[in-house]
Amino acid sequence: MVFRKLPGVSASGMGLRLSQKFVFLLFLSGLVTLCFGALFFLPDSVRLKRIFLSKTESQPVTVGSENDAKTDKKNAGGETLEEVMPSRSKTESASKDEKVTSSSNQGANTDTSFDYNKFKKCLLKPPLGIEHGKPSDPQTLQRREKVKEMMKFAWDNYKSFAWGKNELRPLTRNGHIGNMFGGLRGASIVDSLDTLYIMGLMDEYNDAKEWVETSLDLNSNGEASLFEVNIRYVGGLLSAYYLTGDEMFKRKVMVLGEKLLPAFNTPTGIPRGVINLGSGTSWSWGWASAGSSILAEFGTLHLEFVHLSELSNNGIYTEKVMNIRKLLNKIEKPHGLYPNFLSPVSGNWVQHHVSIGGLGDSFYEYLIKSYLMSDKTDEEAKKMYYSALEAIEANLVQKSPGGLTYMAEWRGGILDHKMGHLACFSGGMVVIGADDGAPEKRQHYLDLAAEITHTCHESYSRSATKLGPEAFRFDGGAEATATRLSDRYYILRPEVIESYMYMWRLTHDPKYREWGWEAVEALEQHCRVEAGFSGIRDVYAQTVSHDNMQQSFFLSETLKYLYLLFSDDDLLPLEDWVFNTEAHPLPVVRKSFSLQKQVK
Ligand code: DMJ
Repeated sequence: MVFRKLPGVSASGMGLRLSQKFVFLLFLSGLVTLCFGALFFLPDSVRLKRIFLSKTESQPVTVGSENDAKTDKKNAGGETLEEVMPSRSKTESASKDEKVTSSSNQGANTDTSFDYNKFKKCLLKPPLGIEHGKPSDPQTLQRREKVKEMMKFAWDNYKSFAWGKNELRPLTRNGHIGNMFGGLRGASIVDSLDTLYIMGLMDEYNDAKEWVETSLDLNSNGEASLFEVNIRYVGGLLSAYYLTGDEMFKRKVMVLGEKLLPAFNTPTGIPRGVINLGSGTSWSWGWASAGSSILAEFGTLHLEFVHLSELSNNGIYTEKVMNIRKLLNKIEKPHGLYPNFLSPVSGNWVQHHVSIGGLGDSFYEYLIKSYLMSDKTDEEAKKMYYSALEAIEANLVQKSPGGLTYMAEWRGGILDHKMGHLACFSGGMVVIGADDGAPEKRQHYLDLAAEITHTCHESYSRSATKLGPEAFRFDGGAEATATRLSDRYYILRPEVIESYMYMWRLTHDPKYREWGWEAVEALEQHCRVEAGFSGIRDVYAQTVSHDNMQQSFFLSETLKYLYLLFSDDDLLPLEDWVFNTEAHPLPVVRKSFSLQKQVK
């Protein structure tokens, strides 16, 4: 190489310049290499990474756990996962992320890019199993048929006497509207859609669907319970959409979801319990102390709201529930426990009452289910759940003199030795979380779940009707028995049967099916009346008195859990589906499919 001498520059000076340039260039190229290298360590959601790296590098194809991805290469549709992964262009991904991050500045529902077919192919198994979960053994099949007949009976009577109203009054043969749903109608229809569908009651399902399409009026202007509308209507419509792919359900649920958002306009973002669906004004329940919000209400929105974000590709719903989560995670907790009342203004606890039954229950349920529904990525929910369970075990779980394990209530440090029927869901909750806790605790959780479920079964078998009371006590002599007149009623609640279903799925101990069948017989004998099913006023009375109400959760939960109990496990497999607190199945959000940022 020939170097021409530059005027005024000595040979040695030129050599120096050249070597400086060389060092500078070397430094520059090192810097560029470092920058590209660093891209590999950035989270997937960082846009630069997607601009510079190919799609497959930035979004590895994994469905379920690592093992699933390795061993379960074929999915529900028989195609390889690589074939069915949704393909998104780089620019598409980038613009969607912009929507997620700027979600608060726009209308709630702006994007309809959710691809149902691709979602369905990301399920590990067909939702309805190979043969709709038909059990091979004839006795179980017969029992399942009986439950289906009960559903048809409940539905037919609702249809004949209360069509379009919220619930059936089976004795007076008319409809009940109530004041929980803000003027929305047809609660029993929306709550029944998925039950009818999984049972294969297709004429009934089609009637229900047609009613939702033509008559479910979302422009109501009444006072609604945010919690009840969310678990029954939002949950019911979401499940109907995910199971059937009918876009009408998605359209409806997005409109409804948006109407719930103003309830979060409080100083802390903790929603108030009641909302006017027309004006968006919200307030607290009059009976809740000092204008507080209820743990089981604002803590039972997470599953549905994450799915509203999934379907709309708008992160605002997830933001709202993550804000609740953040506050609950940060706030000081007495003995690690979560009291039932919190001020939406100050963000402080209002009273120190703790319960796994009413007012607290489904908050705990939604922690473990949020973790499971996030494809086990939501580590924060996992941590909060297991710490809460530890605190519950340390402070609330008791053993009676007669050897029954129960969950007492806690009032500022004083135990009330009472367990509500509602708290009986906890057998199911503990068993679905048994596998993901510390490995050395797995057996302990299985035992705890079995003991609680056993206690709840005792509360049924110790009554004359073989149905369980609303609350039972352990401090008045007879254990697992209601001592107060006002606790003796049974309103067709599902929680005990819900625990039987989960215990059956996870242990296959036949006693849970036997206990479920005892409940079917008791329901038939004491709750079935000429025009539907009714709750009863006293489970200890030989001659029952009916309360004249066929609750919508009887169709949504009680009968669905019984049907699943007598079905094979491949009907709504737990690897793919998480049930909301009203028993509406919602799919696990696969890391590889979601357009939303993964929960960290
Ligand atoms: C249902 O609406 C839900 O399960 C809720 O979480 C609690 N109570 C009823 C059924 O008992």
